Amino acid sequence: MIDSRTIENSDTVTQTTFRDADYETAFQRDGYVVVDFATPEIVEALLESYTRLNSGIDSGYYPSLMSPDQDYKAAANEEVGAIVWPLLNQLIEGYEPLVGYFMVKHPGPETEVSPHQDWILADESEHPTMGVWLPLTEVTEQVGQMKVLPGSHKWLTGLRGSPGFPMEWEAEHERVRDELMVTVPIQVGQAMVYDIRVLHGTAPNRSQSTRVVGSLYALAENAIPIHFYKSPEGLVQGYEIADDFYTTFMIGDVPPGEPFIEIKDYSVEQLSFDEIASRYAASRS
Ligand SMILES: O=C(O)CCC(=O)C(=O)O
Repeated sequence: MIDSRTIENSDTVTQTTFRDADYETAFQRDGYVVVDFATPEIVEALLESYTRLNSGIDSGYYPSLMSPDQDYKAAANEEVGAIVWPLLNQLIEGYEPLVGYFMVKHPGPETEVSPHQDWILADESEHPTMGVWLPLTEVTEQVGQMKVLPGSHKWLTGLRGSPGFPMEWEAEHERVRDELMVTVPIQVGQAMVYDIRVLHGTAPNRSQSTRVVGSLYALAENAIPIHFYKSPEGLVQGYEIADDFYTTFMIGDVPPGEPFIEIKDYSVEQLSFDEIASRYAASRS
């Protein structure tokens, strides 16, 4: 695609993510965009893959990355990646795929995915890490729609990793969810393409049917994949990780190798609801 940015200087070009200037503007402002993404045939192909690969998990909410079955994770990564990456690559420039997976939500009142930011997957100081969330089955209010705090990718700080990190919004996450976050309706065939720093989450699946989503993470070209781990004693360690990390790692594991950084007694400032609301308002004005 040729647009005005093609002839701008290279510094500017390296700072953009979306090929389309309108998407880029919305993405910079909100941290996500909803786009028409896949044809019915592509959705069908992903659903066929989901059914055939069969995670063996038939209750609750799970991303396929959390399966203990490494062959399943590797197959899901390969098949989702092969279908979703070429579509994402048409929308964003300067990226490469990291890992593909399914996000499955069986019916049940305990299936909320509460507000969160995704783990840090690479240095985010120059380029955001991108996620795509592509519903393969209907996502209605009953099924549990996506909610987002628009613009929060710009002002939330802190490290994110496994098995759990203190987050500056956590004490107030229910009020933030109920009073500030906005619902993002996404039809089958559309996708939310987002900066993984943006605060997001989904309501429980109160319908009778299983919800299936295809997902993929993409890193800026040549970015080094990293993972932050926090020990039960509060020691945070950052690791450079290998290509098979996401298909072999289980939450709770200490990543293999030598850490490139260690931080003792890691903590973050807890923000009050008013502080979060005022930062949110400032980012929208
Ligand atoms: O699939 C869901 O319901 C939530 C997904 C999500 O929050 C994520 O991809 O980080």
